[in-house]
Amino acid sequence: SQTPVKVAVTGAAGQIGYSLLFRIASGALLGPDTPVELRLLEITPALKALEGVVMELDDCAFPTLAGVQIGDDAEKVFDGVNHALLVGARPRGPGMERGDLLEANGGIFAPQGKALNKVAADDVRITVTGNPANTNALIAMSNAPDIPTERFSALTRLDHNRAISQLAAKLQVPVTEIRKMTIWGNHSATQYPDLFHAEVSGKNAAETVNDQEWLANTFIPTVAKRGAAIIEARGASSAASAASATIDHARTWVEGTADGDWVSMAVRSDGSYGVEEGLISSFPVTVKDGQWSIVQGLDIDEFSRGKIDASVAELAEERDAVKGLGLI
Ligand code: NAX
Repeated sequence: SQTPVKVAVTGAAGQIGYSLLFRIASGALLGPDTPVELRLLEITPALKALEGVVMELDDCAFPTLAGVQIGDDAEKVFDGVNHALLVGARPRGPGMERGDLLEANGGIFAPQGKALNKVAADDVRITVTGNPANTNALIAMSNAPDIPTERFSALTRLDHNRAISQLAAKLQVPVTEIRKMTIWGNHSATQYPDLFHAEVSGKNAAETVNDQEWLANTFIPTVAKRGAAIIEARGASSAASAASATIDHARTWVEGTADGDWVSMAVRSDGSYGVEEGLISSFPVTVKDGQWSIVQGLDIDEFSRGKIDASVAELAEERDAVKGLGLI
């Protein structure tokens, strides 16, 4: 029988974890023929709740679930892992400044980066969902000098999926008609969902929409502020959709992108499109044989340039802040 693929999930007792673990265990990440072993990391006070989640995983009797280990010690939980889905993060509390938030998350992602560096499998792929996702990924990457930088990524696939869904609804077409969506920059309100390179049924999306007013003043803010709209409606932040996007992201990284399409991933910039090298910024990427590459040669007009630059400037500020705190 096959050796199970080891998938670590941090923040496993949280909201996203409650959806994510069951999807992974059921084969949604690696397919129906690949056994998976879950490695679940939590903080000590959440371990009891996590034990309850593990009881429910047992009760599903998933044929693909080969084992579950839980713990509060990153070096033990990450030992030999092939995928690390870093979901657990410190949310912004009342009265917390952005610097406090970055510092609190540095206290999580610096040690987790070090632990991955020490004990993860040679082929480990790391996806950061916990916010501020791009900068948390930068912190983890900077603390894992022996892991190739291209194995670190942050999640903008939820934004990507939201953008596809909004565009499909506007044009009343199925989501399957939409290709080449791009989210640029930070997973934050400054992100730039780009319709100028997207396609609807093979035609340019911005031209098909033909409504710059809607594009600039409805589409972009709806996608960028969708997280807040979900909190407003549901009384809790998006969880099932975030889990689903985390699966999409990690699965694409393994399986590759479809011909004639790409996805959005926040990855280490090599300077493409004028994005400062070293920042973890969202780009259009294709994936082949488990390796992503940034789509090259897209024309960036003045409108898009301004939006990309604004989001990248925010990433540079976050980078400077965590550098100032000695976290990278
Ligand atoms: P929850 O607060 O429900 O769960 C987070 C869990 O992480 C908690 O159980 C907590 O005990 C655990 N945790 C905290 N510190 C930890 C550590 N050092 N090691 C291991 N576990 C730790 O949050 P949830 O709704 O699940 O969201 C998780 C993260 O995803 C948040 O940072 C959230 O902002 C972020 N999101 C990111 C999205 C994205 O698209 N990138 C969208 C959804 C979500 O907002």
